[in-house]
Parts: sequence; C-alpha cells; structure tokens
Amino acid sequence: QFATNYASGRNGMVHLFEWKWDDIAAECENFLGPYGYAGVQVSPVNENAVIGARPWWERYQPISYKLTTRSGNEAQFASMVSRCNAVGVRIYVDVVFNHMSADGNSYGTGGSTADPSSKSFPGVPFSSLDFNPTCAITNYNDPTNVRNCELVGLRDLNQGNSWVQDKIVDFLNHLTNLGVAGFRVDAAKHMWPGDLAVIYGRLNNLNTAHGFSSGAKPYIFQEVIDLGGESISKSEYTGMGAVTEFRHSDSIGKVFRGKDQLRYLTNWGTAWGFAASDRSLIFVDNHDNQRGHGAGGADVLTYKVAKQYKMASAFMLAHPFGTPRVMSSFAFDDTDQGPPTTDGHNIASPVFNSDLSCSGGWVCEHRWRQIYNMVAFRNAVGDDQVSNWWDNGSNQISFSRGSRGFVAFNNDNYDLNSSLQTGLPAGSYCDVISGLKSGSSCTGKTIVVGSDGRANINIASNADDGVVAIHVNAKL
Ligand code: QV4
Ligand code: CA
Repeated sequence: QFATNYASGRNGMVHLFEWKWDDIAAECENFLGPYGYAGVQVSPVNENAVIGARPWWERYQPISYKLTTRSGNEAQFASMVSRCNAVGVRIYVDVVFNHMSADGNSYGTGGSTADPSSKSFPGVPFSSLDFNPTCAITNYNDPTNVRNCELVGLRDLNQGNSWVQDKIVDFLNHLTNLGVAGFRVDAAKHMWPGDLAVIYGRLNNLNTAHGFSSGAKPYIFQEVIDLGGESISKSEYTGMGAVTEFRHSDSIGKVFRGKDQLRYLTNWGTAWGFAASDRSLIFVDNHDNQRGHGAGGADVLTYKVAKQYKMASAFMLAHPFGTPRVMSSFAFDDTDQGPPTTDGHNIASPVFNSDLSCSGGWVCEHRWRQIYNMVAFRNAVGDDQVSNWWDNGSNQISFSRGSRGFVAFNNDNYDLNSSLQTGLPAGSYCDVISGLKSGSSCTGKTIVVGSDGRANINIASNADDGVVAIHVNAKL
C-alpha cells in the first residue's frame, strides 16, 4: 500500500485544504490535469460537528460516516472523483477514525445528532461500548496513554473492537468504491499498529471502473509525527504504508531559513533521518504546522515567507526523494479561522485571476508559477537521478536530474555568477521559475547551454526567487 496509484507520467499531489467538491472537480479539469498534477488530498469527507465560529478544525470532529460536509454532499463528492479521475488526477481522502467529536459538539453537518458526553453517536451508530475509557493524553512517552486516551478531549474509539473495525472498513471501502486512490490516515500515531493492520488488510482493491489496474490497493499515508524524542516511532508504521515525514518539513524549513547550509543537501534523504523514499510523504508545510498546530515550529516555512517558501518547494519538487505534497492554503491571521465563506457558514469558491493566481481569500500556492512549473519539471525528469552536484561551499548549489533537468539555488547574501555543468543537451532553455515557455520564446530568463553542457548561471542575492530551473520540455 505504498504505491501512489498515480497515472503514468504524473507526479506531485496538492492538498486543496477546505475546498468544495465542485470547485475541486473544476480545478482538476481546468488546471491540475493540464498542468501535470497527479493527485489531490481533500479535507475530511464525513459528517463533522458544527462548531461556533466555524473553525477549520471542526472537520476533525466526526459525528458520522455520512458523506456530507461544508465541502459538499455524497453526490458532489462522487462526481468530483469521477471528473478528476477522467483527467488523470487521483483523489486521496483525509480519513479521521481515531476518534469522534468532543464534549459539547453534538450537531453534525449532515443533520445527525450525537451526545459525546455519553459517547453516543447514533449516526454510525457507536455507543459507549465502542470507545476507550475516558482519560487524557498527557504523556507522549507512554504509548498506551497516547493510543488509548483522548487527544484534546476527542472521544477515543477502540479500533480493537470488531464493530468499530467493521464501521471503519465499510466507510473506507465505500470511498474506494466511489473511485478514490488512497487515504491520509489522521492521527495514526494514536492508534495501535496491530489494529491498523487488521483494518488495512480488509480494504478493497481500487475500483477498476475508474481506470485503476486490477489488484491495485489504496495508497496509505499515515499521520505519524515523529521528530524523535518520543516513545512511538514512525518505523512501527512504515511496514504498512507511508508516513507523513515531518522531519522533511522541519529540515527544509531550517535550510531555507538559513539555519543550515544548502551544501549539506547533497545527501538529502534517509541520511537526514527521513523514512525510506517510498515510505515518505513529504511537504514544506501542512495544514497544522503552517499555523502552529501539531508539530508546529518557528522554522516551518509557509506562503507568508514567499521567497524562501518557493525555494524550498522548488528543491522538494526537483529532488527525487519522497512523494511530495504541495500545500494550498486559504489566507489566515487567526490560527482557528476557517476558510473564506459567503455568509459565515457556506464556503466561498476561489476566484481566479488572469495570471492564474487566486483571490477571494484563497492563496493557491499550487497555482504559483514557481510551484506548478516545478511539478512539470518533476514530470519531465522522470526517474533520472541526481547528477552533476555542485556547491560553492556554502549556500549556492546546483544539480541535474540526469540529462533531463537542471536547477540552481542561491541562498547566500552575495550573487551567484558561475559557469555550471547542467548535464543537458546544447541549446537555449526557458527558466521555468522566472517565466513560461511560449512558442519558441520565454517570458523569463533564457539560459544557454553550450556543447559541453555548461551554462552561465546568474542568480542575484536579491533576486525575486533565488532559484533557476530548466528541463527538456522547456527547450526553446
Ligand atoms: C479543548 C481543550 C482540551 C479539552 C477539550 C474538552 O483544549 O484540553 O480536553 O476542549 O472538550 C480543537 C481545539 C481544542 C479542543 C478540541 C476539542 O483546538 O482546543 O480541546 O478541539 O473540542 C485539529 C486541531 C485541533 C482541534 C482538533 C479537533 O489541530 O486543535 O482541537 O482538530 O477539532 C498531535 C497529534 C496529531 C494531530 C496534532 C494536531 O499527534 O495527530 O496534534 N494532528 C491531526 C490533524 C489535526 C487534528 C487532529 C489530528 C485531530 O492533522 O488537524 O486536530 O483529528 O500532534
Ligand atoms: Ca486512540
């Protein structure tokens, strides 16, 4: 359950955080498909508790497994999955089954009611027999406390209970039947690996009517925050699926904030303490740590630090390590604030500008040229490995992906101005960071590769982006 199930020639998924299903369907057709994205992680699909000012995190408080949320209903969800699959873009659902809602949060987005104080969730149904005894998570060095007690008061399901297993398996298999390609398993660290193995073992193969090969299994990436120093390790989970590699987020943030040198990126991968490449779902930031939730930290880069964010994202997408996920945010100041709405409740659709960017409260990092063009770079270089590594001994680096792509970064406070080996065939190439190839011209910098494969690379220390990238599909 490590294979991503991406359509061939595509790579890179985007988390369209809090988007509505109809908007995602249109985005697959209008943007993600044409620009080469391989998949979308969607916000939780199942009914959640309606909470006061409609914080984003209400979606992590399940009331039932009915598929009605602020993003849309089951018919809209099913239609989105079909429309995205039809254009080669796979859907991955954020599934929340460690727990149900916390005390006081008893009315659901699908009209179901619950009584969390007595652990009664008739919409499933679950009763108090299906939950662990009430206790609070207080000690991350005690696996039993972490897995059998309540995360911030969220009623903790017992995944060892066969009725609970049945309901979870039914929920996941229903989604698979609708055509999804895999799951992000929320709060996996808070569930016993043995219980998860039983649940995963009962999952149906992907639905061949949606273009999946027969026998394909859902891609599973488990949310296990392991930065070291706790008793639960990601290695307890990597035998069953991938894990969200938070060390990648932490390390890449430190590097591009200048707290670590770019030259050290030469051995980027497991040498940095990351899980194996095919077990690592990697990202610069996620919906929690961009706002200080979960393993938040001051070093996490977000859209608010745009230059460094674009450089880190370009590096993540240029480097072969891991399965990258691009974050697509709504703008926020308050860390509890929910997505843009039309009336305080209904989610507003993004507004698209002529330069492809978004407005209406949506950031749409996935529509930033420097990011979507690096998804195209990743698709262009395929499996070619890192070669022609160069660094200046501090924060200027470059490397090629075989003879198909070349990228250079300058995070020093002086200019990069060097003749570098690109590994590419001779010719003129469009730098896809500063511009777009349009016919035989480039709207940004043109980089000329000589017959010896070398090119003069200039990146001023005060450049907008601090990175240049060329690849075989951007040859002029
Ligand atoms: C409050 C008090 C508690 C009290 C409780 C009693 O703080 O002390 O026990 O009331 O009723 C929200 C509020 C939180 C509130 C809780 C219950 O922020 O203050 O507790 O609801 O009503 C998201 C948010 C949480 C949010 C939760 C549920 O981040 O703030 O809690 O949704 O709405 C660890 C885990 C990791 C987790 C990470 C955040 O190991 O698994 O913390 N990450 C995932 C998701 C994340 C989500 C959850 C797990 C829970 O990525 O988005 O939490 O599903 O690192
Ligand atoms: Ca638990």
